[in-house]
Amino acid sequence: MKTPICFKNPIILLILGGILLMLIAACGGGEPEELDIPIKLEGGSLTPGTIQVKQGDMVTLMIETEEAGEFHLHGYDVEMDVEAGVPTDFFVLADITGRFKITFHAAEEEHEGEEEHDEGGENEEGELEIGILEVRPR
Ligand SMILES: [Cu+2]
Repeated sequence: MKTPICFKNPIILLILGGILLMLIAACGGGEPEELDIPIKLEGGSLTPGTIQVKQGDMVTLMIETEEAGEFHLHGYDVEMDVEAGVPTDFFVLADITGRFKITFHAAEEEHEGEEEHDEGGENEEGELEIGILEVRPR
């Protein structure tokens, strides 16, 4: 009786070896890419919730939101103002690897009679974690 697949067959070994090489090539980095990634803020969270890119990628987050405010990418510490219903491009050169919080700071409401408090200090209050940017080593 013959076995249906014979691993001693040199042709099958060649094919398997070829597949393995292609997998290694596919996983092993390559050149940095220009990526346009549409993201949407809805109901307090982003879709997709985790944005995955590789180190060196030139990433344009094409933001769509129902609410005006500010997107804040922690770690890179860059911010982008967004308006409700107006698509906004947020460019990030993904040169730092890791997982970074993306938060949303709602537009400040104006309170009558209150003075503006424009201190440069950290304001961790009122920010909402909406998603993650994951930058993997190339
Ligand atoms: Cu923030």
